[in-house]
Amino acid sequence: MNIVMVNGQFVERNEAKVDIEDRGYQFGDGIYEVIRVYNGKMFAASEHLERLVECAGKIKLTLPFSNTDIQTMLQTLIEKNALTTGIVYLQSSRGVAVRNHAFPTTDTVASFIAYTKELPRPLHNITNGVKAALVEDERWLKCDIKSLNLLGNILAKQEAAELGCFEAILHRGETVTEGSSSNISIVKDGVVYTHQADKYILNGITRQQMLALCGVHSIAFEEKSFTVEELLNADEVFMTSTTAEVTPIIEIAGRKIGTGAPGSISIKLQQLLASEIARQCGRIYLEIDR
Ligand code: DCS
Repeated sequence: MNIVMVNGQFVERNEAKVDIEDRGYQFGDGIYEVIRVYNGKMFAASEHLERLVECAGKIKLTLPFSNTDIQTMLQTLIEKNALTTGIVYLQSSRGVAVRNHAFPTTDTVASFIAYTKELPRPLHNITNGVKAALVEDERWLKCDIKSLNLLGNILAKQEAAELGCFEAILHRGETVTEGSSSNISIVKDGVVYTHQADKYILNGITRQQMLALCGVHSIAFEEKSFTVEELLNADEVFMTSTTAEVTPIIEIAGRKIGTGAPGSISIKLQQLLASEIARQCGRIYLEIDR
């Protein structure tokens, strides 16, 4: 069964239609979220939906539904598709209107769609780590908005993919910002460093969960940017995202990081995050199979 949600209606995917003048389609004028589903339950749903509301405010978009209604619709969608492990994707655009850069009239209602996708936890990557490329961050200066405009991210990810790498680590000059679809952290002398939440990065929900876990479990951390040189000389590097959880980065631009294997703090954080997921969504594998 493949049921999607379009403007509050549940329809078969092949019956879902988007107008050619939807502003999401024409301009990328909208925002989105990706929420993880474990055991048929959403992880950190309220945090994701709060960020959606914040981003809507930043682009002056009026969401057509309340967060309570969105959460109920998403859970219904998960159940209709019998999803156990995967994601729910949702996006809202500024609606359908005659193409014109300026906002449409206030009676234009924002479009809102959601669908689910099966996606196993990336246990192989979590266990073994991945390679990353270094790519100049040439995106705009509102990276805190989870915008549908992902061209900068796409071009960076493609550059990494062509180099056989899983992720592109972005840097503005000397300063590392984030990944093309993840946040980047380093560990040096037992301290976790990750870029402060400002206009240069998306304040990832997984990043926030990870930092909260550091706080509770006495792992030292600082929300402070670091340089490309500090990145390459770190003891450990890892990426965080909804889909990747805590994935170690063991090689960057052809250079080994630390011992070239996932580090102990990265592993500790994977286990702590898995416990938090289990607390909210029920049992998942706590121990990563090594
Ligand atoms: N930075 C960027 C640019 C991202 O696209 C993402 C997530 C993150 C950081 C991490 O944020 P979360 O921890 O909230 O996921 N990108 C989503 C995406 O496009 N697919 O999966 C996650």
